[in-house]
Formats: sequence, C-alpha cells, structure tokens
Amino acid sequence: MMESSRIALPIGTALDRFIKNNQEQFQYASGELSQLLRDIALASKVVNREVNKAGLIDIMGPMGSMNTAGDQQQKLDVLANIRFTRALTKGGEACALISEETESFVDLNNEGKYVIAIDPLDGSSNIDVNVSIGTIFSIYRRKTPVGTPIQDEDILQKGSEQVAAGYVLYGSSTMLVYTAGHGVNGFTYEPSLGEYVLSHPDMKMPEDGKIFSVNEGGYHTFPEGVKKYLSYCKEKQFVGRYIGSLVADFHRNLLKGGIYIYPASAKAPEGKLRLMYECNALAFVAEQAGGKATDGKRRILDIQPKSLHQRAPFFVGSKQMVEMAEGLLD
Ligand code: P6P
Repeated sequence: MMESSRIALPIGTALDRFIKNNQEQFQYASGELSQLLRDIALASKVVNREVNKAGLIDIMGPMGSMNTAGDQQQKLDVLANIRFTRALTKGGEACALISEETESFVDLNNEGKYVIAIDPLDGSSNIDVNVSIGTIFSIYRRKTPVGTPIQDEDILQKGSEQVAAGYVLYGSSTMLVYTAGHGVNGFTYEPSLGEYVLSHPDMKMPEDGKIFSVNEGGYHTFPEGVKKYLSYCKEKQFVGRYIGSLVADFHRNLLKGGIYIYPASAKAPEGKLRLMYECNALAFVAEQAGGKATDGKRRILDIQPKSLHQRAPFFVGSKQMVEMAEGLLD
C-alpha cells in the first residue's frame, strides 16, 4: 500500500485535529476509526479526573472482588472499566470489548466494525501509593460480517492484525500515546483546555539503551538466559529502573531507551502479562517506534492467541537490547 504522506503538524495541535488531518492514513480511511480513538480519549479524560481525585474521595482501596488476573480489584479499575465500556458503547464503533476486568468478551450489540482489547487501569495496585498507572488499548477490525454473531476469529486475533493501539499514562502529566500503523505520536492532556495536544510528534525509541526494568524478586527461578542477560546488564553497569507499573516503565524506556522484561518464572510459568490487552498494544507501539517485542523466542505480534486472558513472557524495548537478550535466551 502506498505510504500516504505523513502530515507534519505543529506541537500543540489538538488530538481531534491531528486525527482528522491524518484520517487518510487509516487503512480503511473511514471516520469510524477516528471516532473510536476519540471515544477512547474521552473516556480517558474521565478516568484521569477520577485518578486525580482518588486521594480525596473514597474510590481508593480494594473492592473486595478479584479480576480475571486474580488481582484484587481496586475501586478505580472497576470505575475505569465502566467508563471505557460506556464510552465505547455510546460511540457505537466497537462491536465487542475484551477487558482484563471481565471474564469473557462483552458483546456491545451494535453494528460496529471494531473490536477493542483493553486493560482499563494497569498497575492499579499502585493507586493507593500514588504511583503512575495506565490504560492500554488495542483496536482490531472484526473479521466476520457486521450484524452477524461475533465469532472467535473476531476476538482471538494476532497482534499483527491491530489497526491501532496505544496507552494513556496517568502520571505527573497525563499522556495519550498511540499508533495507527504510521509511526507513534504522543499527546499531553491540557486540563485547562480539556484537550490532548500534540507534544511528542513521531516518537522514536532509541536503538540501544542502558536501562533495564525487571522485578528481580523472582530471579532464582528465572530462565538461565534471563539470568545471563541481567548479569550482562550489571557488568556493563546499566541502570536498573522498575516502577512496577508497565505503562510507566514502558514510556520511560520509549523516551530514553531501555528494556522491560517480565519473564517466565516459578511464580509465573507463562510470565505475568496478558497477550491480548497488555503485550500486543505495547509491542505494536514499540515496533512502530523502531523497537522490538518478543516472548523470548517469538515476535509478540505473531503469536496466535488461544484464549482471551493468556499470558506471555514479555521482552520489549530498544531493538539492540532485546536482540542481546534474545541471543542469550537461545
Ligand atoms: P510485579 C501491574 O500489576 C502489572 O501488570 C504491570 O503494570 C507491572 O509492570 C507488573 O504487573 C508488576 O508485576 O510482579 O513486578 O509486581
């Protein structure tokens, strides 16, 4: 497909304007995908407001229920799931929703052409300690005809089938970073305008880096190759940085160069992270920014999901760092 000319827009361009000006870059050049991105951005603004208030009103702390990941559901991630589900239902462009917070997919019973996989609030265990958290989303086109019952082939799609993906980082500032297959762009939320504005055009992940992000608590049961790679990082006196919030660790590594690793271990034989709504989106962003993402053996985006909540070991970041790790994993 001809690479349509990427329209360079000035810093400060509002997300809506950016999407409209780059409309023709979307593979199906239709308004639906643009509307979908707007629906996601709108929901994130509402979640952002609630995340910022979390300390002031009683929405912190556990709900007492568990999600599919077996994580204690925090009130805010239940709220976030409700907000995104409501925005996507009202928007009408998505026909189905896969979420960490719901056991099976949610049929939105509409004529939408898209399927969304989402982690509404990743890192929610960090909420009550005021550490950055994030939303991770993937957008797929449904495979079966609109108006027919949704099938597994609509839901269990490889990451390479994503038409767009990204994340929202609720940090010292709130950012939305996404790709629609033509590079990666970052938008910073400007509360006084209630708008996301272009702040990081055409983001590129440094080819190499010196930051490694891994929870070494499981070190003794890591695969030998992972242990070798961590020894390599320490011999090179690289910098260990692990926030314990995937979106925050990923975003820092995207800007500065680095690798994030969540390997298999005795505690997590398949790794901890979920392929459908954590790994695939960040793998798409990483590759579009010049980085790399594998499960140690396979390109993340080539993995055929077999179940909604399946896990995968995750190595993502600067291309040379991921390749160095892969070389030691063989
Ligand atoms: P651990 C949060 O629960 C999360 O899914 C990611 O955001 C984070 O990187 C990882 O798990 C932290 O897991 O086992 O290091 O606490």
